[in-house]
Amino acid sequence: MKRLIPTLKGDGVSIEFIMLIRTVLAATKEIAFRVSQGELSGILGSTLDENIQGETQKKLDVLSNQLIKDMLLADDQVRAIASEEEDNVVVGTQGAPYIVAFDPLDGSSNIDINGQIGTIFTIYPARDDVPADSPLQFQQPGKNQLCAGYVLYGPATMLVMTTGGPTRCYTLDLTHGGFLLTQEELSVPTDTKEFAINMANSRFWADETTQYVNDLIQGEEGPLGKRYNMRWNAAMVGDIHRVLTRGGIFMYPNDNRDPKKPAKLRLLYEANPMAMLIENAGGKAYANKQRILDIMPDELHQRVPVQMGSANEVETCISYYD
Ligand code: AFP
Repeated sequence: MKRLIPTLKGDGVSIEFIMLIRTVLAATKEIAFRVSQGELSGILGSTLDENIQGETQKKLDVLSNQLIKDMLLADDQVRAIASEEEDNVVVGTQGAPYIVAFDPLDGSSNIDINGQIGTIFTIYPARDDVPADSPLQFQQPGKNQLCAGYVLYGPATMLVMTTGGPTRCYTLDLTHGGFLLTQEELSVPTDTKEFAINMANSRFWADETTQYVNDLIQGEEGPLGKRYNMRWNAAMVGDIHRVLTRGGIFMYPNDNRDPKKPAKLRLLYEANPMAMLIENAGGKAYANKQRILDIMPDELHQRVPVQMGSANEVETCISYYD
């Protein structure tokens, strides 16, 4: 089985960029080890703090953020980082070529139930026209991403990543501690019968979303002519991994629970990296009518509605929106 570095070299990725990817992955391997120890590693449970999003931080959120942050800031390829758990941009090495954004621990509500969780990351070129500590460093559309990926801490620890070419899947081999290529090229089936959405929010949805989901659950007799099944992991990494593996549509639409926060998912370190992985596997990724990778961000922790996955299902879904 092919290892990560020869695979990346074969894809024409430069040595310096491979070294940066290795830095990110070194931190995720450390997280994977702690996760596999569960209660024994003392990482379960909450802290007394909230992050910039107003969410209570879990111990593993804080630990994962610190591990990734420390390793990236010690890497002289990194000019700045942005994280779900950091209010502002954190400066690395002045003049370095890359900036990195990450969600250190996606799916925090699954930590204490031994469910699927993961780390999502993305790498962009640094901007020379703005200071290293400026949020403008990250005000680039997702199509500028040089690399996008996630590490899923599930029964097996898996890395799904693209450096601009195919979306590839690797599995962490615990015997030698490296990621081995286990699927050369993920391909999202164009049509499916599976959707993922948090139905508990249905009373807060816009009419378009309600109409589409009503049509999904009508079965063979309904306008979509198919009997759909539903899955929801409460961790985007888990849901997107399923979609990348066997197809489906994943949605976190706008809702009116909190007028100040119509959308839940963050553009920079959730929607954009997942959109690149999905598109490079032949799927589609939209925020209602707009292709996610074309969105020019206004702010660091910007939120967007998300509809992504199997191309035909996403096309049908977004046809419901104005
Ligand atoms: P946390 O990492 O804060 O638990 O949030 C996970 C997430 O951002 C995304 O991974 C899930 O798809 C979504 O939130 C789940 O949201 P609900 O809890 O509203 O279903």
